[in-house]
Amino acid sequence: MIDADVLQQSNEAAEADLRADYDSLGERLARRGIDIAAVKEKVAGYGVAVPSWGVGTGGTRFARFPGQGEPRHVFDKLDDCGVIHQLTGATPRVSLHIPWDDADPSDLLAKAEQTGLGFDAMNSNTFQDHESHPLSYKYGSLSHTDAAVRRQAVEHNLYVMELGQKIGSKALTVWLGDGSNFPGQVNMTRQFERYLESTKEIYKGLPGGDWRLFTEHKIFEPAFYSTVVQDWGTNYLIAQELGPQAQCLVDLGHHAPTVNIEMIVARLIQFGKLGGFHFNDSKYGDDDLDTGSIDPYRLFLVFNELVDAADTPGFDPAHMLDQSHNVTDPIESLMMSAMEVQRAYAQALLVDRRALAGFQDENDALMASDTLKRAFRTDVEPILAMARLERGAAIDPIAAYRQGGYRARVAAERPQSAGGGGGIV
Ligand code: LRH
Ligand code: MN
Ligand code: MN
Repeated sequence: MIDADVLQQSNEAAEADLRADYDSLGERLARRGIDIAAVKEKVAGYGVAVPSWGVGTGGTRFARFPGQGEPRHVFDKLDDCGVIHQLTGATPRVSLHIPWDDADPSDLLAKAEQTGLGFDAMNSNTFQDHESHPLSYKYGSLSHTDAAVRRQAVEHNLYVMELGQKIGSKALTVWLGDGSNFPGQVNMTRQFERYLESTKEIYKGLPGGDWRLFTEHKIFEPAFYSTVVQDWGTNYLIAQELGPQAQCLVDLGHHAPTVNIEMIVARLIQFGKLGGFHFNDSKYGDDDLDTGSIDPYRLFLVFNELVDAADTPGFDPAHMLDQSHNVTDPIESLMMSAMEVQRAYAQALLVDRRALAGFQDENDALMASDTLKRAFRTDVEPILAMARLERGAAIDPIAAYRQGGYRARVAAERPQSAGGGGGIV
């Protein structure tokens, strides 16, 4: 963790300016009929989960350049996640990936308690071979032509849910690399039938009525010609086939560059099938860039849909980050992203929804668009920073983190990990 004195000094240096900025913003929002304290309350209550795999350095097919003090195992990862939450106050939960984070559930719970964290959705991994799995996933997993491979993949998912149940998780996210690289390589219909059959087995194994199964679509990669769960339409079909506890997970980077993601979000909300998000940003494909780093307006438009639907009964999507960091300190990137997600939420809370509905009814496209822009243009940083200060987090998390020397400290304990070529995970 960051030393309490360092955090306090960092906050003291910035507090007077923050209070002045907050008061000034409060006055300006009051003129628009908005109570700044009410917005701050909602922002303070907001949390986004951190992906355990995000605290390590990622990599590409070409190379991985490890950073200093990379986590050695899930317990180091939880330490790093604890720092992110300490400084931002916005990331109370961690999403684990199995087998990468496999460990004794009581040890996981003890570490979670020590770091002040809980667990969000569990992720299963049948997109790479496991040491303890005799059969290979080279040609697929849940949709494999061989029933024995499918069974092995189903069993893995059942195991992940069992582990999740022991550590207080309430959801399983399934993302697959299954697909094909060449036209004709697979019968796309038969492959999807096999996928559904396997996924129904997983659905039957959900530990309780309060558990949800999230299926995650992705347009391509690692399969480059076809992917079994390639888009939200297929994802919706799966959720419909499986039943009410199955919902769709939207990873923002898993769409073609021009796709209207906020509209996908609206459609899934309308039909009760929005399970959750993997927030990140992208310019070309599954870039896994920091959230809001390329198109913050799109992130805001997604949150505009979420705020619009907030009063829908039973509406409770999971909010998680999913990023890969190659040139930044992962802790800094994840803190930035958590704050960007909060910012988009705060801006969406500022939308004058009554005015917007009026402009929509009157077909006043210009004013409708400007109503959204007006909220988006508002610098809500004082609201976010005040929410952080009031909960004992950092006014400026990046500055406090750099002053705290955490990375150098863990680098002294954690051996330098190997770099080298290839392999994203
Ligand atoms: C696939 C994905 C999925 C995986 C994670 C490591 O691209 O987005 O969520 O579990 O990356
Ligand atoms: Mn994802
Ligand atoms: Mn991805």
